[in-house]
Amino acid sequence: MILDKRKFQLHLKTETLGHGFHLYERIDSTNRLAMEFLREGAPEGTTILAEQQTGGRGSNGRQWESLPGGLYLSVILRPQLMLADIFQLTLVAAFGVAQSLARLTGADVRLKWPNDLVIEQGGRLAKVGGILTETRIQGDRLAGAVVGMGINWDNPVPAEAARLKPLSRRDLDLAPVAAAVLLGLEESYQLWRQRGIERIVSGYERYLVNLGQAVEVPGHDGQGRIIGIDERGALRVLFLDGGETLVMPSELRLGYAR
Ligand code: BT5
Repeated sequence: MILDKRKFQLHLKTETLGHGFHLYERIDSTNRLAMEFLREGAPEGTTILAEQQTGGRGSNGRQWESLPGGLYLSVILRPQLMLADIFQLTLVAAFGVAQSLARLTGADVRLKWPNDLVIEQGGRLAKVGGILTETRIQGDRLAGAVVGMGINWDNPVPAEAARLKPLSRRDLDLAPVAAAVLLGLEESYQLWRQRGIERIVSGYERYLVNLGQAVEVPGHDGQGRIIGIDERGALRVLFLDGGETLVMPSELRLGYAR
């Protein structure tokens, strides 16, 4: 196995996340399996790891290329959360994972709105990871969620994407990387529960590459500038006339040019 179970356990510094974990050499999607475990009642923190995915999921039906050498993991969370605020979990994960990977590797890992981990390379942004949150809803409440994280470490990646291992100041294999990602998620999740979404928003904005970027928003005249995100993960865009608008992830896709 590329991911050493014992080594992973030795590196794991979390209180809850990753303590119950299932490691697979090859499965279709860690998110799909985690959703199944969620339905069956698996507790918060249950983690599914795979060395390779044959049907890795991106958002909106897109695919996540998941060849060996990368990190593919999904974590079950059971937060108290209103349905309208579900996107907060993606912000929590994005901030936590960007921060922990930057700390671990020394690489300048940043966030591209809404759910991409990127680095700047050759004057453009290259995607090094992505986050996909899926939820289970019962009636009008959230029964649980799965946060899936894919990190390009040492795997072959699509054109214009990048891997983190060559950028890391430390020579690491997947075990400490997996442990660090879980710790980053847990720290951010605890911060969110104790201090609320405001702290996550400001943390997320510290890593956001899109701040100050000029954008055109469908239905609005002229260019606006990105000034941050709101508590539901919408992009805040300010126009020259002083008007501000909120843009949901489904309404706009930002490019990779700098
Ligand atoms: C994402 O979607 O970025 C979320 C990716 C989440 C993957 C993890 S892996 C563990 C867990 N189990 C799963 O089944 N999924 C999660 P999105 O923003 O929609 O980006 C998808 C797009 O990124 C694709 O359409 C490609 O253009 C590009 N892409 C695909 N594979 C990539 C890779 N390995 N590296 C960089 N870009 C990739």
